[in-house]
Amino acid sequence: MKFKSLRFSRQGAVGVLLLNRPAKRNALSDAMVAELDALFGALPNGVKAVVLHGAGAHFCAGLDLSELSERSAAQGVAHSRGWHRVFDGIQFGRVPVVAVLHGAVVGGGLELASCAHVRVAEKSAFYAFPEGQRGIFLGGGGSVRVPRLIGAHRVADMMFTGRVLSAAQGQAAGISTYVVGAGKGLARGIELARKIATNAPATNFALMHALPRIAELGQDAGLLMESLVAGIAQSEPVAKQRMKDFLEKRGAKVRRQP
Ligand code: 1HE
Repeated sequence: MKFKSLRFSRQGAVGVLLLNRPAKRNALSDAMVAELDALFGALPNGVKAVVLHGAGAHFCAGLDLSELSERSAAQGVAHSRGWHRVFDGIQFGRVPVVAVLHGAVVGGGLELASCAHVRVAEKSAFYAFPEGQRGIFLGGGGSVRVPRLIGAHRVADMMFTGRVLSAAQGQAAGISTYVVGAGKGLARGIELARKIATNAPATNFALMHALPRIAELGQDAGLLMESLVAGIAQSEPVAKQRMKDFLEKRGAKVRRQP
């Protein structure tokens, strides 16, 4: 697939997606959001996980402010709903996404990162919602997804005060689940994506589509939904084979990681 602001390549079952507009700090123009939509809507068949990263010194500077024209309220709503549709297509798409974050992960860039299923931050990563200072509000799902990662109180603090979180603070708050050294993010992201790509398809489907919904349910409905998903996953031939492999000493044991 050929894009202007993205570059997509394959490493076997892992697709590597680069936000490739470094001169504008990978700011999300309408055209770039349309390209994300096109890519996630037509991922090549053999791709089982995607790594998303950014070219240049920053992951993403958020909304392309040069396109913030004089929109009416209704046009503003429509623009935001357009981002919602595309970002939902990433979060609830066909394959898990590992985001590799470095430099600025701000505004719409953090909203995009929050659609991923695993986040790896390099030490240079920093997080902010400059919307608070620019007199606007979140529009790319940030008020829904980011509070689920770090709590509404931290999102409010970032927007009220312009607070910028470091990679370490972001990790402690819950944005990333890995922090790695400078230049190490992509390799770690690809390593994680390779592991994810070897999971049983029903497990990855359940983690992407069922888990976040179960987590929003009350206990009673949540437990029932969990049982339904568990029953489906364990009935798949691949699950039966993997359990048999373990019992017959062919499966990997769980080991403490270094
Ligand atoms: C941009 C953008 C952008 C850079 N839209 N053009 N997001 C923000 O408010 C963040 C605004 N950006 C910044 O704070 C900084 O640019 C960065 C911290 C990301 C990077 O700093 P730096 O020193 O590396 O780069 P720079 O010199 O500020 O920018 C380089 C160029 O990128 C420059 O253009 P040039 O033509 O003068 O070279 C910048 O104008 C351009 N650029 N960021 C457009 N965001 C659905 S709602 C979502 C709402 C939001 O996301 S609001 C938050 C927007």
